[in-house]
Amino acid sequence: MTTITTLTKFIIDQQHEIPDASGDLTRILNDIGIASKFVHREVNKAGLADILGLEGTENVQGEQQKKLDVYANDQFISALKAGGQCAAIASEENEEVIILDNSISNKAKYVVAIDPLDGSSNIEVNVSIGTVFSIYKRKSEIGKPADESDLLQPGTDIVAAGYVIYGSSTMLVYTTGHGVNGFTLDPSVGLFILSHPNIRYPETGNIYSVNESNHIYFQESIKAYIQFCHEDDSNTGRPYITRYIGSMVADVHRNLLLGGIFLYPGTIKKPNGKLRLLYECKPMAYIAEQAGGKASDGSRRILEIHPDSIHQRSPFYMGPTKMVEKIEEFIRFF
Ligand code: P6P
Repeated sequence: MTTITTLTKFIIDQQHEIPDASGDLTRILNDIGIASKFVHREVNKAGLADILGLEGTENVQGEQQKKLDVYANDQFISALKAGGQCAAIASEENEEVIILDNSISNKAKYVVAIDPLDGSSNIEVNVSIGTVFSIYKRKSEIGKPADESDLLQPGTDIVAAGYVIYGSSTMLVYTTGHGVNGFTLDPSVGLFILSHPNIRYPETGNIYSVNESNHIYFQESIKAYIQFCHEDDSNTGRPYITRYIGSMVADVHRNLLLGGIFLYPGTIKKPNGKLRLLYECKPMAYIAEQAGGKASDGSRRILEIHPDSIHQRSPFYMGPTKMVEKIEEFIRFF
């Protein structure tokens, strides 16, 4: 019988490899894993909302059913608050940083940046969606309430980052700086099981993922790169295959496993693009680098960009190093 490694066992085993680990990070990662199981359950019956009288109606306790992204946000905030290992949260769903100001959370060493349900507009068409998270050590004084500055750190200070993809199966993929590992949820027993150990980008790839309906608004350099992807050159595997789901976690996950570049460029109308630096780009950039790839804003390493505000946007290119370096070449040249 093959040995089964659960997420909990894996996190604890990894903790033993980290010299000054106290187990707090272990607990916070488990808190995130628990919340994602509740989100998995609700996402998987989303299609039945009307039939089951779920979303937008009252449930048996007379509570108003929430939109799934609000539900997901509530689940992660509640789990992190109850776990007591997190002092503050920056969430895509909340304008301001959530300071967990209580006697237990004020003593916590970590803060979390999260997009609780990215791509939630795809739910009604049954397209994969995801949660994206990253964990930082707070800089403010332990014992006192955390503050926004604890979330405005460069990505090089990330302690752990990952995503959950709610697709044909639910997978949690994360790194603590010792490689990237993927765990598939077995809903029959409610356990995340190690299914994708040591995920690495292929050396290069032949998939490019971009919303080409923005083509007329792209800078010339991006138009030239897309043309490069279309050219017929069997030596470099071109023309590349275009794959774009419009759900970042799903696009990133596919390209991570198969080899491909994900692009969300800035445009003439929106020079900083759409994706948020803190809770979308930086966690994914940490995953990319830990998987042997690269992530940039076209010229700067994403992890070295110091955010000025929690919801600021950034152009975003992520994939095998050679593919990201190629688009950076086009951007430099034009
Ligand atoms: P567009 C989903 O709304 C999202 O934030 C990401 O998950 C996805 O990559 C992007 O927006 C898609 O945006 O403009 O291509 O529809």
